[in-house]
Amino acid sequence: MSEVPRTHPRYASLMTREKLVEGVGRGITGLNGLIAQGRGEALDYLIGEVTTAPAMEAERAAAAMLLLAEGPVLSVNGNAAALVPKEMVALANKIGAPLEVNIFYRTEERVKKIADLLRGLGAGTVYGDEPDAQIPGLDHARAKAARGGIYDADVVFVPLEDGDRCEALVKMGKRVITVDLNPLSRTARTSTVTIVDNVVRALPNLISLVDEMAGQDEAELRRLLEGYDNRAVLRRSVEEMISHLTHQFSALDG
Ligand code: PTJ
Repeated sequence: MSEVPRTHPRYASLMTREKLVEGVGRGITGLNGLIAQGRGEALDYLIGEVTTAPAMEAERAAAAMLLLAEGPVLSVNGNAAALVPKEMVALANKIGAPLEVNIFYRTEERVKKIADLLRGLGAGTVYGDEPDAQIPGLDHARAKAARGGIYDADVVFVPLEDGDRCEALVKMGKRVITVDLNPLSRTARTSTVTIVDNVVRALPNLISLVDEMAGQDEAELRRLLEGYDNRAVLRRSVEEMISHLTHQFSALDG
């Protein structure tokens, strides 16, 4: 990694970039992952680079959904593998869920590297390198999935997912939780729970929430989910962006 001085005002953001560049160097992250991160950074700037109230509400709903799920699976792509590999493994282990490497720009070599990385970090079951099923409605490479993993899951946690695949998973009857800084993307609008937050903040938040909520009874978790409205949360996320921009805009006069 290149030297980033800790005193730099954008230290956290620069370190995130470094992790992705390193991910590309290690053959874990695709080159397109850098472009996706750039788009993410711009959108993160619009929400003030903080977890907003609607994002926190979505994270709470996601934690409840994961705790109530019968067969949850956590999907890992090249960006998640570079930015939050330990957190993905920790969350999977906490809820007793398998992980599945599920990448958009698929090469078998990259799938294997990500699976090995997760196993090396203490993951239990990792699917993805020996797919034996197809998600209906997608072309061959993008349809690959594993029985026992995403193919059979009732709840799939899939940060930074592509819109087509998200739709295909929902069509299979799965509940989909995603993390996407774009509240207007097709993935954001299609998912059951959309967390409009940076994945580097969302994962630690989810781990704390799962710890905190694991003691709650099922009826309480179900009530929380019944009261959750993803469309309303997306609208509030857009409002957060407008309000932050308006505030920044007024500051130009000061
Ligand atoms: O490793 P692969 O081959 O599976 O590829 C992964 C990427 C992310 C490159 C691939 O899935 C892709 O192209 O994704 P998209 O369609 O660009 O969508 C990524 C979405 O995630 C966009 O809406 C971005 O704004 C958002 N995003 C990018 N970085 C972050 C993010 N959301 C949360 N946290 C981020 N750090």
